[in-house]
Amino acid sequence: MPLTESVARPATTPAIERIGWAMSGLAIELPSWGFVNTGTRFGVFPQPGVPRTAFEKVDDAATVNRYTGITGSVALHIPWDRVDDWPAFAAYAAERGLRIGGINSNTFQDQDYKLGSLCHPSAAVRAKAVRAIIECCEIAAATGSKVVKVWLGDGTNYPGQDDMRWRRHRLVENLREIYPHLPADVRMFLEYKLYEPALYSTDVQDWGQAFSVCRAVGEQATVCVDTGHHAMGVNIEQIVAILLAEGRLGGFDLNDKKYGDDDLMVGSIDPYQLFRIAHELVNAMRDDSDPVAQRCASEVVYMLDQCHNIEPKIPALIRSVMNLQEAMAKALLVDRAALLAAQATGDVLEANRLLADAFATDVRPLLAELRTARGLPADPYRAYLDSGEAEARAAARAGGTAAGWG
Ligand code: PSV
Ligand code: MN
Repeated sequence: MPLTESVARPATTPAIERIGWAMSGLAIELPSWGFVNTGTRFGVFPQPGVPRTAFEKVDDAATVNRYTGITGSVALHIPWDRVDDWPAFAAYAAERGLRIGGINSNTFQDQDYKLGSLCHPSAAVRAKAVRAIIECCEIAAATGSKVVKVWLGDGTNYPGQDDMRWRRHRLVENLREIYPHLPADVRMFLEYKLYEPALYSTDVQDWGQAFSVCRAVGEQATVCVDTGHHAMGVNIEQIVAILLAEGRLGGFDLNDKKYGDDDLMVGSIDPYQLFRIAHELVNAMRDDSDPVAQRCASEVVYMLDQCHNIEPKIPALIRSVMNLQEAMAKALLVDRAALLAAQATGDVLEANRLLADAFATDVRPLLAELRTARGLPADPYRAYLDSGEAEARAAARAGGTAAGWG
């Protein structure tokens, strides 16, 4: 069944059928770096059983997929996940039921990048960063990945440190140089973040900058919305709506935040915000009168971008998958026909009630039923905890050096 049909069921259809897409259409991508030891600048608390190699990160992603059934791709971070033989690595993942997802470039850790990468004042450093991202395009070609994701740590720490206008010119010019190296079926995602590591100005600081740069670079360049990369109180769902209207929403780096770029589990702090974002996506998928947004919404990549500093990593990712599924299922329950009618007649309270009621619906029993019908555990989180796999993995991975951000 085409995606648009499967999300466009009328409100009279049984709820279990209306939310079916959250189980059979939704695909969530796992981050290889979500399985490794991370921390804050104040310290790292290593955990037992953490992967030591890129292959073991794939093993862990495959484990999450066995329990959830909807996480069939794993995103890589280069150079953290660099291996010698990319086709063999992709084959290793495929044997475990996984595709290689987005190839995330990393031009923020080398000493050379202290003053930036694509926006650096030195042409030599900019050229090095361009080469690093072109390598990601090559890795995408070699692994069958469909996305090269660019997030830059570029920016300045003090007023006057560099010329902000020229930094923007350098950014556009260098991305244009990289762009022709994208394979024909691979998209470039440009991810923004308001601050950090730069503390005064950030070169790709918000969706407007990312969007206008993408337009200057080419059709295959789209914006990545990391839900943790906004100032307090920003209306993220409206950003999503605008990018959908323009056909330039590439994907998400999903996580939740209370204060900064906290990288907490999806929906763990503000599940209503997650629902409101889900509503914009489902609403666009259902909107036959806006083909640009409809197509864009159907191609969105839902990646998790989390760090698990104190909590066990595999169950945390499973919880995020379940939280996103619940938000999507609730969005699928919104009675769109009634909502359009309320909006058209200016019935403010009824329009809001329709959303609020969908959000208040407990979809967990329905999702459990759908999972069982697909031969998956009704509660993947509990099933994983009860499986004994975590203990077995910790015993099997004793020794060696656990992976981190390096
Ligand atoms: C930057 O904070 C970011 O969100 C980018 O997506 C990086 O690739 C990722 O975090 C690293 O965890
Ligand atoms: Mn991110």
